[in-house]
Amino acid sequence: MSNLDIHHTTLLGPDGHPLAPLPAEFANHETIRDLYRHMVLARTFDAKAVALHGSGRLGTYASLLGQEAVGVGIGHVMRPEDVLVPSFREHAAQLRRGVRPEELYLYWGGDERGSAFAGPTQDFPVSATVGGHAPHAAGVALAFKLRGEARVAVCVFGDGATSKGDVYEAMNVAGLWQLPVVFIVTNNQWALSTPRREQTAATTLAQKAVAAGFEGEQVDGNDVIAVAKVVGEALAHARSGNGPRLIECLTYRLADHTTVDDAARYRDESEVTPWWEKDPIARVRLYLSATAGWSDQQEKALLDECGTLIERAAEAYLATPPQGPEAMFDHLYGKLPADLAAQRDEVVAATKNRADG
Ligand SMILES: Cc1ncc(C[n+]2csc(CCOP(=O)(O)OP(=O)(O)O)c2C)c(N)n1
Ligand SMILES: [Mg+2]
Repeated sequence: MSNLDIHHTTLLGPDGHPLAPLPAEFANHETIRDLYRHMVLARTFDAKAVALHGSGRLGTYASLLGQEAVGVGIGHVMRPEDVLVPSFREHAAQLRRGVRPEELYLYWGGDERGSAFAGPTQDFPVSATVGGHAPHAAGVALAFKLRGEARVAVCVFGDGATSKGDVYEAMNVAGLWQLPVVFIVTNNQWALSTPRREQTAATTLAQKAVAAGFEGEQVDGNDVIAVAKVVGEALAHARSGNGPRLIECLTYRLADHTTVDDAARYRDESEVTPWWEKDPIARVRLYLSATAGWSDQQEKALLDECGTLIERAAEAYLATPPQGPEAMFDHLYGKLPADLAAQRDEVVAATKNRADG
């Protein structure tokens, strides 16, 4: 096989039928129910975030609708000691890793404490800079390698980010130094209003790894089992000292780019509809119904459980007293440089003056 023959994996078809025997670790219903639950939780979190924005109680928010399988698959196979270096649409992976939904609402509400989540403490905060976090992930992986730690950095970014120099630079050193990092491209077919076909002339995004000297492969990003399997293999490969991999997850952004975007202005609804037929959640529900007798009562109980959990998280977020505006200075440096310290003092004084009178 030449390097440019990119391998593609789908295990569970859109109709919920396995296309191949499921790997042993996914052949039990408990694991599949767990994956399903986390995808439903992520979608419930997402719908609430959009609603909170709509009622003016959350900042601009990037929806993950349709992309739940990517984040849940990644989170399922990462070990606690690995480090997630996420972009701004990876809430499902963050939730699956243990970041609390109220913490994520704080982040999207513009509160710095949302990036200082209680755990996993070494995971990175969201990178709003497209692709800017890829060199950080390579740096984390270099630290693991130098310390002889069997840990892996997992860097997730979009199709658009693969056109950025930062991403090429990170992949280059990762390949050269055989770093324990897995790059995951969430190819949701759009980079804001730029379609994939206008983004790059490369036949696949996975093949971008080849120039950096390591393997890239594609996976059905709407198939949580396939994502978990392929990412799990890449993690094992990197953890045992065999270097990086790139995985292109083929999926689709069913929502607007963010809550302040209107995708109808640049893409036709006829493109979106067929992707609903590939819904990552529906196919697992069909599979569970056919093979594990998943009932309407179980479905309703799960939706109720997730709904309650997310309502409580939203209440906790809304009940959190806001930070003072000086908080914007407090998470940038270990020791604030003198000029910024002076600006911080000014902000504190101005806020106090306004409060006094
Ligand atoms: C360096 C940089 N350039 C531009 C932007 C504005 N911007 C935000 S998201 C986005 C598109 C990103 O597309 P993609 O990487 O495919 O991720 P997706 O939004 O589809 O998840 C752009 C251009 C930014 N945040 N950072
Ligand atoms: Mg994209």
